[in-house]
Amino acid sequence: MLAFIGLGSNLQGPRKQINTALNSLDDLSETKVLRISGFYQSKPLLEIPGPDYLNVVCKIETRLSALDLLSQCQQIENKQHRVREIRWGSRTIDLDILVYGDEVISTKELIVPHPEMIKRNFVLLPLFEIEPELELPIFGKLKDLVAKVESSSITKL
Ligand code: A4P
Ligand code: MG
Repeated sequence: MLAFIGLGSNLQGPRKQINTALNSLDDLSETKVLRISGFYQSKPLLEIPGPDYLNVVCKIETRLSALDLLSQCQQIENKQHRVREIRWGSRTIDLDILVYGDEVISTKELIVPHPEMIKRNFVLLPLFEIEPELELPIFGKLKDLVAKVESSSITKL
């Protein structure tokens, strides 16, 4: 299965945190990281105070089920000492499954495609960089989503 993972960090060396998580993803059994976007810098959503975020999107090939992939992502977050405080608060690392093949999943644990991704330039722009022709289940052509999203508040490093 081909899948896309969004990574974000705004604490304790975001660049290092993201690189560590990418290595951990590549080390997962039956999983290979195929492509990695550049780093994108932006302010926290909703003007929540805190350092700027770095975000990256990667493309993976995996034989893990979507739920196993989620639990592996959570283990990577835990390994990097992510402390869950407030929703949307600062974090050392956040891994979100954006897309899992053409599957549509809507359970208590996992919603795919990620419902917030279409509003987030820090997801859409790096995803577009590595897979411009992508067509998303439910949301349609990535191109069209990118055309609609605000992009002046984000910097590609
Ligand atoms: N969950 C459901 N669907 C998914 C999915 N597709 N991928 C569930 C991953 N997890 C998914 O997530 C809460 C629960 O979502 C999980 O238990 C899982 O079962 P979490 O990561 O534990 O909690 P959270 O981080 O507080 O929520 P979430 O939704 O990951 O946070 P957000 O919405 O991603 O917001 N600003 C900038 N500029 N860049 C950022 O990356 N990130 C956030 C985090 C806020 N502001 C940001 C950024
Ligand atoms: Mg998350």
